[in-house]
Amino acid sequence: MTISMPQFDISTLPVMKIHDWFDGPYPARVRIALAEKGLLSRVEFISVNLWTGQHKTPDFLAINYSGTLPVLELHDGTLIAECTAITQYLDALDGNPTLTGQTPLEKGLIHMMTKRAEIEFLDAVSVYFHHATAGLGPQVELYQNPEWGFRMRDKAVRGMRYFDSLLEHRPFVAGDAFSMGDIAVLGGMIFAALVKLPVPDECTALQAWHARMQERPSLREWRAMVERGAPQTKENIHLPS
Ligand code: GTS
Repeated sequence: MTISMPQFDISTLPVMKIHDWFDGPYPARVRIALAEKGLLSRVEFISVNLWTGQHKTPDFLAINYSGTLPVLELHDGTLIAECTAITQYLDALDGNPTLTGQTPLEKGLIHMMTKRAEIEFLDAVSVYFHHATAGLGPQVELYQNPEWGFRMRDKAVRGMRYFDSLLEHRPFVAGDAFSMGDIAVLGGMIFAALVKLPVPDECTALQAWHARMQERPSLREWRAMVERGAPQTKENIHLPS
């Protein structure tokens, strides 16, 4: 039996706002999800400058208690933070969740792999960046613990080896189809590249998967957005020397 879904008319969707930073790895996850879902035209991006600590100001903390990007703002003012939550919302809009799974089994596996990608890889790279490198600079990084940062760097490399072992036996992170799990591992790869943390040479399955992912239109659209940059705020960026 096939269930016919009502045609989703994207033009009726009120414009959403995404508070983010154009080349951030976590923001990339939502931008890739938007591209996968064909929703980029319904979004206005609002730049929050991480390098000046704009995400830690009272104004932004009122938008997201956690002081992190990205945040989705709906037309009625509802705010949704956390990449997984935002992706879940976007994926469900058209009644055809391709990124977060349709069956209970798909949903469970995708949720597990996404969480694992965060804990074992992406979040670990992030801790390494904030604790064992200059991070966002002395004005933003008020507490640093390099030993913890280096431990997390090593954890991230172990995470890469783990995902490599999975991808030896399956085409995508959570199974047979591209999902939010792949996007989370891509976030880890994007952050690892920014902090120059190389993928071990022997992780050939992870590297092959990564190369295949670059061919997806969503990844091309994300790269184009990064190249365009954040012109409205670019003059404010104070990159660490
Ligand atoms: N669990 C959050 C999520 O999934 O959305 C983490 C978000 C996160 O850490 N975002 C980064 C951030 O705000 C953005 S980026 O580094 O990827 O650009 N970092 C700033 C900080 O000070 O931690």
